[in-house]
Order: sequence, then C-alpha cells, then structure tokens
Amino acid sequence: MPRVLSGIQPTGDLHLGNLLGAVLNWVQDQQQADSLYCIVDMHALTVPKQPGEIGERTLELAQGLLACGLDPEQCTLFVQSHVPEHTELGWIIQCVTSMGELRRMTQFKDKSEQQEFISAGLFTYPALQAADILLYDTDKVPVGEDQRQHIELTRDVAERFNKRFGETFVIPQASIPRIGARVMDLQNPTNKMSKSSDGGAGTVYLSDDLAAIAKKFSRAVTDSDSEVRFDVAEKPGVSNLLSILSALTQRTPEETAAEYTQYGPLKKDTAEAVVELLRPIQTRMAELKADPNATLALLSVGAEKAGSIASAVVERAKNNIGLLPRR
Ligand code: ATP
Ligand code: LTN
Repeated sequence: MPRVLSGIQPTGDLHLGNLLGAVLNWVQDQQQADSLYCIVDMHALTVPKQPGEIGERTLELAQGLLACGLDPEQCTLFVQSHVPEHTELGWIIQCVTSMGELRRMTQFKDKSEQQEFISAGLFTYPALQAADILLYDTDKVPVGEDQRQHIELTRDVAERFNKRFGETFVIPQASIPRIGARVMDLQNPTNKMSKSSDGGAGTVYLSDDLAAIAKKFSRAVTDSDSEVRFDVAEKPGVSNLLSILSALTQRTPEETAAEYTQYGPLKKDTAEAVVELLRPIQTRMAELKADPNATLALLSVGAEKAGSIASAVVERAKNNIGLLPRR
C-alpha cells in the first residue's frame, strides 16, 4: 500500500478551501493507502500566538478533521509536537537546505509581509515540513495548489541527502486535486480563501451557521456582465463558484457552466451544495465537542503509531550521516 502523509496548521477554523483542496481527499485516501495526517502545531509557532491558543485550536482542529470523516480505524491522526522526531529531523534537514532555496519560497514572502516580527522559524518552515514528510517514507502528499513549491523543495532536499549520505529517504510526490485545488475568497476572488483573511465575509467556515453560508454566496463578488463562463483570468469570481460547485458534483467547471445562463441560480445551487456538505459535518462536530477526552485518547494512540515509524527513520538518517551512536 502506498504511504500518504499530509499536514494542517491549527491556526484558525477549517474552511471550504481546506476541505476541497485537502481534507476531502484525505478522507478518500485513507481507504486506499496507509495514511497519516498531522496537525502541525510546531509550524503554527512560526507566527506569534497567545499562551494556550495553539493547544485549544489543536483539539478543535482534530475534532473538525474527525467530523469531516477521518476515521482513526483507517488512518493515523496525530499532533506534530507529540512526536519529537519531527523537530529532530527538521534540524538535520535545515542543514542540507540552502538559504537561497528558502528565500525563493512564496509562502514565506507572503506571510513575512504580514508580520512585524519575522521569526527565523517562519523562514526555515519548509525544512520542518520536509522532515514531516520524509519521516514516514511517504509516497504521496495530498495538498492544495499553494503547497506545490514546498513539496518540490522536499524532493530536492531528499535527493541531495541521498546523494550525500546514501539511500535514506523515499522521494515523495505531491497529489493536487484537478478541481478545488485553489478555492478563492468570495469577496476578493483573486486571493486564496484563507483562515487569516478579512472579516470572514469571503471565507466559508465549517462552523458557519448554515443560513450565513447562503448569504455569503448570494453576496459573492462576480462581475458586471452576466455570462456564465469558466475563465479564471477574466471572470475570477464566477470561475470560483463554478469550481466549487463542480468539485462537489464531480463535473468539470466547463460542464457546470453550460447549465447556467445567470449568476443568481449558480450562486444558489453552489450555496446549497456547500450547505449539504457541511450539515452532517456540523452534527458530528457537536457530538465530538461533547466528549473532548475521546479525541485526546485518539490523538495519543496516533502519536504512538506515528512515533514508532518516525524513530526508525531518524535512526536511519543519523546512521547514514555517521553520527556517533550512543552505547
Ligand atoms: P493560512 O490561511 O493561515 O495560511 P490555510 O487556510 O492555508 O492557512 P493550511 O493549514 O496552511 O491552511 O493548509 C491546510 C491544507 O489546505 C493545505 O493542503 C493547503 O494547500 C490547503 N488549502 C488551504 N487553503 C486552500 C484554498 N483556498 N484552496 C485549496 N486548498 C487550500
Ligand atoms: N505547510 C503546510 C502545512 C504542512 C504540511 C506538512 C502539508 C506542514 N507540514 C507536511 C503537507 C505535508 C501549509 O501551510 N498548508
């Protein structure tokens, strides 16, 4: 069975972009692959946080992922800081990654522009991400389009390490959905839908009141002509709605576009499809929130399973480098 690993930061509420770009594919992959999903709390430390904030958000995100359909019988769900090998291999990977490579990462450029205090961790973030992936002999990394560059870097660094120290790491591949890989903000359809955007009018959160979701779609920015056509450059707002609806109905955006002549019905049907997706997820989320200990117990089992794979791979890397073994 192929090995799958992906990660998500506990930085804010899950949104429709996370679901279509990543999480719904994780739910599918768990049936066909040996899958590990990691809540990357160490990555969330790269931008300033209030004491206690990350822990709360980590539990809530775990509940959100379970509500979306991750099944601990079929996959391993765990928290990055519970498996210390991530930071250990992260350091080793930093030492085979160049400043030039890190400087080219667009996520660093975007995120550092929004920060007053730019941590060194924000800069070296992709090396820790590479460690997350390489620690599990990962074949496939299901992510949204914005992560393509980080997976490319992971491959480059793994190949460099293998050349320098001998075969150590499996070279992973990104798996990016054909439709839904880049869900855009409903108010600014040239920006990616994000946890950390404006007041939330352009982001559809998993926890949004279902009536509020219909409103967000009815107010979605389109354009002043009225032709329904899939054209990301000329019609970003309409194309975004077409992508969302198509991802949820397993059609191409062009096929979906052919069924509409007006924006109103397109917005209404997209809202309905999203509401139907989220309704059962919200019900399950309420049940999970009523019993936080059950989720904490699952995360503990997940860390145990992940840790046993990770420790063997770190040992392999240290041996191949030739660090002095401890007696
Ligand atoms: P932030 O906005 O704070 O950077 P985020 O919403 O991008 O956070 P991440 O934890 O960075 O969330 O990403 C988790 C997964 O969701 C990644 O695989 C990422 O590619 C995917 N993803 C995030 N936003 C979108 C989006 N708008 N469209 C498609 N996929 C997305
Ligand atoms: N950088 C990713 C989150 C992430 C990740 C990973 C994704 C951290 N480690 C390992 C896939 C595999 C992001 O910002 N979305």
